[in-house]
This record gives sequence, C-alpha cells and structure tokens, in this order.
Amino acid sequence: MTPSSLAVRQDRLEPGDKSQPRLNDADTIAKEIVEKLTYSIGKTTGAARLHDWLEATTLVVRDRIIDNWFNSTIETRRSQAKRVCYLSMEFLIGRLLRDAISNLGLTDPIREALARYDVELDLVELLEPDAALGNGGLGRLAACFMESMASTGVPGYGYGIRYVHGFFRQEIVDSAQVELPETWLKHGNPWEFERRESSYEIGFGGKVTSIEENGRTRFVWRPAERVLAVAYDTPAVGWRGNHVNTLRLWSAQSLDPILLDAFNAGDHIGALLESNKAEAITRVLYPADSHQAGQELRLRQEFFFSSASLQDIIRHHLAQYDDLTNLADKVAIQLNDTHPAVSVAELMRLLVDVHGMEWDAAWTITRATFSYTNHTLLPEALETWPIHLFERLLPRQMQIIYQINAGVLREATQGQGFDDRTISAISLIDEGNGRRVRMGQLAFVGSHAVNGVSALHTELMKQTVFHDLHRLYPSRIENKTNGVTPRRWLHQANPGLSKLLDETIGPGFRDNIEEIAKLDAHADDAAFQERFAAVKRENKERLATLVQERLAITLDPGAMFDIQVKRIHEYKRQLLNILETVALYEQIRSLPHLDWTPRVKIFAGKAAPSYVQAKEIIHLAGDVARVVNSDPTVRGLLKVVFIPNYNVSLAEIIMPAADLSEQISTAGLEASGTGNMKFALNGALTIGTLDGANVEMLEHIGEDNIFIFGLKADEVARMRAEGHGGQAVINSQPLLRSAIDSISAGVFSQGDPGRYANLMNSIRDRDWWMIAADFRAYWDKQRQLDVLWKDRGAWNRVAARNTARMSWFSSDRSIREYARDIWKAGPGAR
Ligand code: 26W
Repeated sequence: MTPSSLAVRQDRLEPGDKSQPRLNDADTIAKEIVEKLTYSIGKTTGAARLHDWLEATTLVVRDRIIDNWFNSTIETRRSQAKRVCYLSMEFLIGRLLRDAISNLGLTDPIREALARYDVELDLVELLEPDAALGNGGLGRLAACFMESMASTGVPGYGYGIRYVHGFFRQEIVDSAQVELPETWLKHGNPWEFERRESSYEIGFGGKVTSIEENGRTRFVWRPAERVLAVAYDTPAVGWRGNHVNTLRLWSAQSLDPILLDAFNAGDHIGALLESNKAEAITRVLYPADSHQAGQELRLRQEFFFSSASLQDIIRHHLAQYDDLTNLADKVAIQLNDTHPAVSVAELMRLLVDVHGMEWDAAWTITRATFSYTNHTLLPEALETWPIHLFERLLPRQMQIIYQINAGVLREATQGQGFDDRTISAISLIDEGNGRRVRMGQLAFVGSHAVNGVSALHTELMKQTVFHDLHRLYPSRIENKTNGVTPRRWLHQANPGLSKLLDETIGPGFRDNIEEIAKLDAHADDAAFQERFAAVKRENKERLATLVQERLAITLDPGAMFDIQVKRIHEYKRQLLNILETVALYEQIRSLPHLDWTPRVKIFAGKAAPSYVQAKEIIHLAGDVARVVNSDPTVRGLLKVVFIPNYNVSLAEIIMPAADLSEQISTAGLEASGTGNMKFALNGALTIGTLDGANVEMLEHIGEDNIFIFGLKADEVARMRAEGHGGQAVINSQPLLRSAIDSISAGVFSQGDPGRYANLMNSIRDRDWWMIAADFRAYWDKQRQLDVLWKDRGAWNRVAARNTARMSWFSSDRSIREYARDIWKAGPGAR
C-alpha cells in the first residue's frame, strides 16, 4: 500500500457520532441488554442462560468503550502525540468485564438492570473466563501497565500473542500437581476485534542474497517459510473511561490454508500440514518462568510477534508521517524482558534492507526508539540461543547481530581500551557454551535506557549481569520500581475497604491514590480500627467460603490468615514456610497448653511442568496439610491449605483476605515482587526479606509496620562464595532439625521416607537458597507476629498504616516515571 492511499484512508476517520449521547441509567441499559440478547445473540429473556446474559452485558459495555476508543485514537493522531508500544510476550489480564464496568462507573445501573430480570451481576461476572496469557509477575505487570497507561492518558499500544491456550489449569490430585489445557476462547471472546486488514507476512529460514543498487550493497532475505500474523484488538479502558488504549495480539495463520496440489493428489493430511505448522506458533503459552525452554517453537514465537509488531508500527508511522527519520520522536518501544529482544535486529533489517536507510542512521534511530526492562537475574532464566538455530531460522537477523556486535566491541576496545575478559563479557555472542546469542546483551546495546524493577534489583544488575556493559554505557541503566493498579487491586477486589475509605477520607483516593495517605490520621482511632477489622473479617469469610466449597476444609475467620501465593520456585522459598509450619505443628503438639495464636497457612501457585523440585514442594504442602488438618491436638490452632489453580481471579479474593503476607525470597533473587504490594495495599502485614521491592516498602511503610528478617543480598552472595552448607546450621537448630527429620522419616508421606529425600538433602548439603541459614530468624519473626496478633488494636493499627502508606506502589506512579524519563511521552510531554 502506498503512503498516499493510506493518507486517504485516514481522512475518512471521524470522531464517534456524538449526536446521540449514550445514557447510563438502568432503564436504558436494561433496554440495550435485551436488544443485544434478542438481535445479537438470538435469545428471548426467558430462554437466555447466564452465559447469554454475560455476552449481552459485555456487548453493551463494549459499545460504551468504543466511542471513547475512537476518540482516543483520533486525538493521538490529531495531536501527533508520541505513542508508546509495549512489546510483551505475556499479558496476564484476568477477567475484563468487572474492570471495565467499574472504570466506566456503571456498576450500579448494570446491577439494577440485570436484577430486573432476576439476574445477578456478580454471578454473570464470575462466568467470564480469565485471560491467562502470562505466567506470573512479568505478565501481570504488563496488564497493570496497560490499565495505568490508559488511566494516566499515555497513548499506549500493547503488542503480544493471542495464545489459543493460555497458562495451564492446575488440578491437585493426591496432593500432586496435574496440568490440564486451558481453553479461554471456548465460548468466543466478545472483547476482541479481528483486524484481517492488519496482517503481515512473517518469514523464517531461507537465504540472504545481496544486490548492488546505486553503488550500495543491499541485502535481501528470501525466507523459505512464510506465516501470516493477523491482528486481534482489545480495548484497554482506563479509570473513568476517558482514555482507551489498544492491546493488539497476533494470531498465526497459514498463507495457504490448504495445499491444493497435495489435496487434489489425494494427500488430505499432507495438504493441512503447513497450516498446522503455522498455527502452532500461537497455539500455547510456554509455562516456564524460570528456565529457558530453548526450543525452536519458542524462538519462532518471539520473532513472530516482534516482526509483526514492528511492521505494524512502521506502517502506522509511515501512514501518518511518510518519513522514518523521525521514528524515535513519535514512537517509544519498550521491550518487556528479552523475549522481544530480536526486535532490535528486526528493526535494523526493516530500516536498512527494506526501507533503504544507511546503517549508522538506522542504528541511531533504533537505539533511540527501544528501551528494555530486565525482570530477573537468575542465570538459568537469561535467554540465549544456539547460533546454529538462530542462523537457520533468522539468517539475516543473525548477520545483523554480528554487525551490531562488531560495532559495540570496537567501541569497547578502541574507545575504552577494555581487556579481553571484559570484551567477552560484553559480546553479544557467548563463545563459551557452544556459541550462543545473548538476548540480554542484544536488548541492552539496542536500547537507550535499560531498567530494573526495584532499587535493589537495579543495583544488582549493575554489579552482576550487566557489570561490563554498565561500565561501557554508564548512564544507560536506571531504576523503575514496579507498581500495581489500585483500580483492580483495591476498588474492585476490595469493595468493602473502598467503601470504608470513601466514608473515612472521602472518595478522592479513587482519582488520586496518594490521598490514601489521609488514612494514617485514623490508624490510632479505636472505632476506625474496629471497622477496618470488620472489613477484613468479611473478606476472610469470603475466602473461607471458597475454601469450604472447593476443598471441603473449614477455616476459622478468627484465626490469622498467613498467606503465600505466587509461582512455586525454590528461590521464593515456599519450602521455608512449610518447614516453619511443620516446626510449629510439632511445637503445638508438644506444648499444647501454651497460648498459641491460631493460624491458617494458605498456599497457592503453579509449578512449571518440568520443574521437579517445585512440584515436590507442592506435594509436600499437600502432604503436610493432610496430616495437620486431621490431627485433633492442633485443632483450632493450625490449619494448612493449598488452593489449586492460582490465577488472577483467585488472587482478587485472596489478597484482601490476608492478615499476613509472605514475601520471603532468598535476598537478591526476587527482582521486585508485585504480590507484596497488593497484599500490603489491602492491609496485610508483611513478613519478608530485604529483597526486591520489599526494601522500598520498608522505607514507605516504616520499620515498625513491616516484619523484616534474614540474610541480606550481599551476605547471601558471600556465604555462597564461601561454600555454605546446611548441615552445621541444622545441627544447631533443634526445631529445624526435628522438622527435617520428621519429613525425612515419612511422617507426612504415608510412611514413604524417600518422597522428600531430594528436597531435604538439598538443604543439608548445599542450602543454596539459604533455607537453613534463615530459618531461625524467620521463626523468631513469626513468633513476634503471634504476640502482636493478640493485641488486636495494635495489629489493626499496623494494618491500616500499611494501606495508608502504599500509594507510591501504584502502577500509575511507575507509568508516569517511564513516560517522563524513558519514553518522553504522555500528557506531560505535550
Ligand atoms: C525464558 C523463560 C523465562 C520466562 C519468564 C524467564 C523469565 C521470565 C520472567 C522474567 C520471570 C518473571 O515474571 N519475573 C518477575 O517479574 C516481575 C515483574 O517485574 C517481578 O515482580 C518479579 O520479582 C520477577 O520474578
């Protein structure tokens, strides 16, 4: 398509028809819902099932979003505002209906409209499947950022993959995790719009040739395979619906759905092979968040969505400006971890090979356009790809990476006089491990800004993974501490607390979360503390009901709800929590006359299917739960539950119900954490290590209101270097020793002593995660919390202070910082 034909198309874009403003009263909405039911779904109100009501309601809400969506898009174009493109392999969105209704302020009229037909809004909302297009922290952050970009008026475009199967469904069978496929699209998806006109060809494999053109060598990539990327758009609504952004997810389709030659020759299966192979690219989300999968399909996914997004960005840009030299002034592209890092090479290819730009000019633009966020320092999670695979799949991008590398290494040697060791640390090619491309290095050198996600994590990035690149480019790394959206994680998840806030400090906190600080003045007020505690109690009852229904376990809402929910990983140390649980169990049994604080230990989270130790930890939690819950001597004092299938919707029920939040990772290993923020915002106390954003939470909440224990990051590093082992510590800690001995003897594994031999031996031998090393400090801190629990006023005061002091951890603040410091975009930039 020529730029001029696109220009004609833009002229036809007009703001939504304003002649008939939509009314939002219950009468109008009821009428519209029935219209949708009748004419879009083909059902009478009598025949409609709950699913039909969900669809009709969604369509009515969607209509209201679309007007503002058009207006936002048109306004961005009219004002020539800079666009922010957030490239992320994952968007862990959860349900959308309640979020949209609440952001649009339609909760009451819709509830009333549905009630007229005896339909309950809450039940309708519960039917919506979770969009689980992500693994955990990184994907959920992307979803919070989409919401905050819309709420703060940043013109944002999320780009990702429309997986047919999102994150697997977890069932627990005999205490062990079983993975089942997830089918969120089973009933269709009323939020998305297929955009067949926005589709791009994505190549793989083939050869690179060169042609001489105007005295210049031009490289031409002739891919052996081509796949079509088709766009699906979902509107992302911000607070009060004022600004609506777009989440554009790519779906892979075959260019030739059926190979006619093969089909006509009678090879009916063979005729479909190609289309199956193409569609496989977006069929399923990789469920590993800690180990690189290293499979070809994963690299195909990464390139597929990177190339489609860049082609789309360039096409949009050319349609508006007809010039690529100002790309970096009008577009910022954020790389959410290294999964889209191949974009750096692909943008260079598009600029140089396809659009004929000079290499140096293209490189300047590329660097000015991209920025990169790192989300983990775990060596096993850092992405690298074998050169032979990369070269076979992406031959031209590989050449470009070599050329980028040559430039960077020249700068390092000639400009800075770096030695050989430093050069090999900086290189985009790891020569040590059978030659691999390092995606972190590629993202780093291709970006003008590189950020970590908490202050500590950013410092550690400078000292460890990017030590030498940081020396070469000392002003490139900066910090952007994560945040969470208060709309989903406070207004919607905790309506009781939100209402109490309305009544106590006024509703201003809904527009400006900083106003929540006004709550501090009420934290000492005994009457307020009672009301705060009553809300918490209701939320705990809601969770207890869910546990009763799903697990047939009765929980006492009067007990302390002590909760650890997150992906299962050794560094997150669910095992430390379980060991403390076993030790507590044994202590209560041997000293039942003491005045124990009643506790419910709640766990939830998924293990990567191939992560053996993580699966053993889940198994152990279930085994411990079975024994503890059936032991009459601890009845009323200790319960243990593992809630299956942790996801965004479950988190919305769990976070507001917590008294105590467990954030106990081995210091230096949790990049930030965001669950820690959701819990504290909802008035849970935190027991945690000085890791990730806990460090900054301590600064904001104050040391009297957060419960920090254990080794610090530098101490962990030192002890690891000195070859710390667990056995000596275990010998000196009778409680820990007894817990490990009981587990090893088969007390919890139906007499099978071998079941947890690996887990227990790993603590005795290497104690890599400092479980033995931190046990005593953790135990002591827990007992301090037991004492605090008994002073109800004191506990509630601390809980209220947590809510009051968490406003800085709003993702609105994170987004404003990205917009100001990295993207130079958003309301302030105009
Ligand atoms: C290549 C396999 C793979 C897949 C995903 C490796 C690593 C990842 C993610 C980077 C893991 C992740 O989700 N990291 C989390 O990001 C959150 C948002 O910044 C942080 O709050 C968490 O601390 C961090 O573990």
